Amino acid sequence: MTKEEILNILREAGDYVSGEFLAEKLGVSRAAVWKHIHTLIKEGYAVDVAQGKGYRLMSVPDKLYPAEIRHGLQTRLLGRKVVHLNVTGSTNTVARQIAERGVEEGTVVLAETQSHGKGRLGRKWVAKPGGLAMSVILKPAIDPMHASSITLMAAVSVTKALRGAGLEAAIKWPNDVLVNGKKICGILTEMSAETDIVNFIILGIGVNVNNDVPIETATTMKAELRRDVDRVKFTQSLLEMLEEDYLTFKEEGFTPILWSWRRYSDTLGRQVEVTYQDDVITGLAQDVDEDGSLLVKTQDGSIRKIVSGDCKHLRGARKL
Ligand code: BT5
Repeated sequence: MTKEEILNILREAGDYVSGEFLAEKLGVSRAAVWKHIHTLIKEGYAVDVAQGKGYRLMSVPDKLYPAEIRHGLQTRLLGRKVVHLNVTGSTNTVARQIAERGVEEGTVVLAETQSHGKGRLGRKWVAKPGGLAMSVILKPAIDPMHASSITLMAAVSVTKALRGAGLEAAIKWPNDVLVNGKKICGILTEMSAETDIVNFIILGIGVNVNNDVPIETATTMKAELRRDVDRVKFTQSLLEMLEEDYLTFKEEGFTPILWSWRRYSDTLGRQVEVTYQDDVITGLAQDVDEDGSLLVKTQDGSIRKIVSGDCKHLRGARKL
């Protein structure tokens, strides 16, 4: 932690701090201080080293480093422990490995890029540099049957964080967040469970921030706001929203989350086409029920309950 402490002292000083002062304050040698400074420089921090004056932090790199995420983060549970990787296959896979070894709830895994980002049903999530690829380890005391509540909850938190950043985000059932009808975020919830208990849940969230996107139907925060977004600040605000919603979920259950979901939904009131395995259901998206299933009113007036699937908002449909 000494490296992080040095960084935070330099950050707060905003001026030169002598090696001697740092060494004394942290109870390490001046050589050790220099070693940490050297590592910081290697990580992309610009530190001015001046004879007789010491070290001054000039700029921080555009990376989702644990020290950056934790600095000023207003949470008690999520993000107290952060694992950062420059490149990995999938943050969900890394988070699962960590969780299997037994780790505290709220641990966060972040990657700058993913080579094998996962979507649902074996699909791919493309995560280029400049985006946000994050997995959060949660251990809710819920029935495995209710794990999809966590996906819906996360969609609410992402929507709130995006709205906080000035975007008119809305949720597409079950796991997408859209801005101007384009996908800006995808959520993939994976679980380790026994018959009636959840061991842990890996909540994977991909947000297009300043990155390039692979398809026409996708958008990014940068494209919508026409400026670069501070990824550290956005990640912190997302973790804060997630924690608020997760604590509500734990204390009061899914109902209050569901009300927020309905408020932020772009799906309800629309004509939709939902594909589930070989079944295609077309109709009016009427509501989402207590287990996160979509209720679709078909042409013959019957209500179909859809537990999971792919939902298409039909062109020309009018939101009620
Ligand atoms: C999802 O699946 O949308 C879930 C995506 C979850 C990604 C996060 S990133 C952190 C964590 N680690 C992982 O490995 N995954 C999670 P699905 O609903 O199946 O949508 C996948 C589809 O979204 C693809 O088939 C593409 O059409 C589209 N897509 C892929 N990359 C995209 C991107 N960057 N932006 C928008 N759409 C994308």
